[in-house]
Amino acid sequence: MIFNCGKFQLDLSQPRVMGIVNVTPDSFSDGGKFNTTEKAIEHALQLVEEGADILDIGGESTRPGATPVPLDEELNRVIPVIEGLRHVGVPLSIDTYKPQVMQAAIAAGADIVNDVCALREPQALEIVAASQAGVCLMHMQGRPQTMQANPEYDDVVKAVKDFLAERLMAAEQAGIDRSRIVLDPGFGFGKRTAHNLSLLNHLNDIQALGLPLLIGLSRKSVLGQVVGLSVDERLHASIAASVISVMKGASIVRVHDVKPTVDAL
Ligand code: 7PM
Repeated sequence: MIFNCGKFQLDLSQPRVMGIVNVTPDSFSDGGKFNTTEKAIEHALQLVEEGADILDIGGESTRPGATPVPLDEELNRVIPVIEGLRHVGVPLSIDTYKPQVMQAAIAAGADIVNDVCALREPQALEIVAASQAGVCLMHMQGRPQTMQANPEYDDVVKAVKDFLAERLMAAEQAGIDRSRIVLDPGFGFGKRTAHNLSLLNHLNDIQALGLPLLIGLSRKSVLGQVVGLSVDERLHASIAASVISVMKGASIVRVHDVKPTVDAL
């Protein structure tokens, strides 16, 4: 299958690795923008050297439980990084649910919109439809601030599949061709450990929707539950999770640790 995304046509007959680029000021910085931009670009270049096929650039507005980042601040973080990376040779993904950030990021050179809200914000469908960008439609139950409080499902696999089918239909009706869309069950987004494991075991049910799957399990708490380790000790579980995901049909894995993932795949 081919994933049409912006300037690229990504061949998904082999698994692809999406490297995570967080654009967040570190606690030592004075809040100066230059340092944050430079560090993110440097990290991104390192990930490309390690074999990343896609870079996912985020200003941290979508992290579960994270304090929301104001629009202006998110733009100030991600746009200079996209501008600095637009000629690196791999597709750039913008991790945001905010339509204004999508629009500015696409104008700055982003090829993919990675939206944990699956284009449900007003104008999001229209902005992506008016571009050539690819899009990742992800499932999330609830909203980032509260979604892990008490996630409940009758049948988590059916709920995720039905939601993604509905968002796929909305995207196509807005004029986004299927060849521009990938789907993501949204591990950890309003899901308990049992829900996450059930989704991983039944990934083929989601795959039956007929579109490529993107999976993000890197360092997530479900892996911590399985191996009983803290977030900085989850490298090996994360690599295993990427390999399992691909063996179960995933086309793209979204990871922090690119080199070991590429080697393992
Ligand atoms: C804390 C918990 C911090 C979780 C950050 C996270 C996904 C995503 C994220 C995913 C897609 C992380 C997550 N996860 N986008 N953004 N799929 N498409 O591990 O699973 O970075 S945020």
